[in-house]
Amino acid sequence: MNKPQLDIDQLMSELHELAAISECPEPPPTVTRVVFTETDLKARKYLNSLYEAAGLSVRVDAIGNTFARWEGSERDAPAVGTGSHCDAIPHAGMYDGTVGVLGGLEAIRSLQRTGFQPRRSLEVVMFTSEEPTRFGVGCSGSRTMSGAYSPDDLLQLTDDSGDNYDKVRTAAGFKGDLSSVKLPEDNYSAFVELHIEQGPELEAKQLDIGVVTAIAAPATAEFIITGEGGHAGGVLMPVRHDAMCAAAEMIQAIESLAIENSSPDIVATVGCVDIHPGAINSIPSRVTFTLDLRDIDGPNRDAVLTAIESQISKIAQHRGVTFSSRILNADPPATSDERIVAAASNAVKSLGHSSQKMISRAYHDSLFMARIAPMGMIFIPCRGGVSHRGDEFSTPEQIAAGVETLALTMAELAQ
Ligand code: HGY
Ligand code: MN
Ligand code: MN
Ligand code: MN
Repeated sequence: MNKPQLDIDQLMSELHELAAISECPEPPPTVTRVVFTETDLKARKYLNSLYEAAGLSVRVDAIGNTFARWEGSERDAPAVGTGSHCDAIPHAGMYDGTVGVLGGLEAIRSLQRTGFQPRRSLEVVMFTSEEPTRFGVGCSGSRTMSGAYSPDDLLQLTDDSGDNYDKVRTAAGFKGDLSSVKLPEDNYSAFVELHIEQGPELEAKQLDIGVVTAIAAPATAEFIITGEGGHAGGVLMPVRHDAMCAAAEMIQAIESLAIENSSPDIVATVGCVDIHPGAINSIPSRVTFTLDLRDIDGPNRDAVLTAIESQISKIAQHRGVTFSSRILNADPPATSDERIVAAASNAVKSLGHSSQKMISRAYHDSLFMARIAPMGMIFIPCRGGVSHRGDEFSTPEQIAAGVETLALTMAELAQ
């Protein structure tokens, strides 16, 4: 197999061009690109123009998952898939997801340039809505593709304006029966995603590549704490039932339960807090906060979630407030396929890159693709492990190493 012929300058200019399609006030490389917004649609249009320029056939499904395909000699054989996402949380970086979509496209182009002719077709997927920003749950596209979500599950999702998924996707121009999104089990013979690590390990160990062996299990929940509220001057401290102080104690308890837990991989984050009525001189009567809880060990994550709920109940009782909770998702971890781990390790070796096997602490669409295809992931370092921030950064050399590793991995799997 010849060395893939990368055009890293072309790829970097495409990444920067995509980064400029953003709705946040800050200039690139800070990016905000929320699913089904005008900005998202502009980005999709740009990407589709690149797929077409590469001679790939493009299919868009009923919720915007986009498939760009390089036909193999055996057109009907299950394809080798790659891909990631291009939606970005508010004030994010320009590499999260996009390295896997544009890098996947460049991996295909780098093989085309060598004259390689795959037996199996190669397909780069752009998943709709990997980020939870708009609908509160991540990976709605790959969840539905893999059957983790039924069309009804999708219809339960609403955005901040109360519009449900179907209304929003239709307004964005995506049509078709939601049940057509589910892919058959043998749609792909392998699915490999290239992504920045979103953690500090590879950089700290000065390694070029991470070969992912498993993806941590993510869970998200929402808690609503209801107190009595009242006048900030008129209600004395001993008789208060302050929803904000109760929530603050609960959030502290969440942090302590995660820190004290025996698993080094358990992570807990309260990323969103909403205070009602949110007036400087009014005691909060209702506080809504979210919990993002992950561990590579699914049962341990569930045990910590139970401990959190019981601690919240104790604090509510002691403070004379009430609470309700809603689990938004509690997904199992996913394990990478041995054959893909071996193919990626072969690629790394033949390219002379340094690497390690590792777990993914971030979730990815691959977490769900693992339900309908043998899955693998390839990581590249990102500066300081930083992600979901405007200063997220990987060098062209790091990106090139990831793309050529992906190209050789796919070439081996496509034989
Ligand atoms: O949150 C995550 O792990 C992913 O980057 N959306
Ligand atoms: Mn992300
Ligand atoms: Mn991502
Ligand atoms: Mn992800």
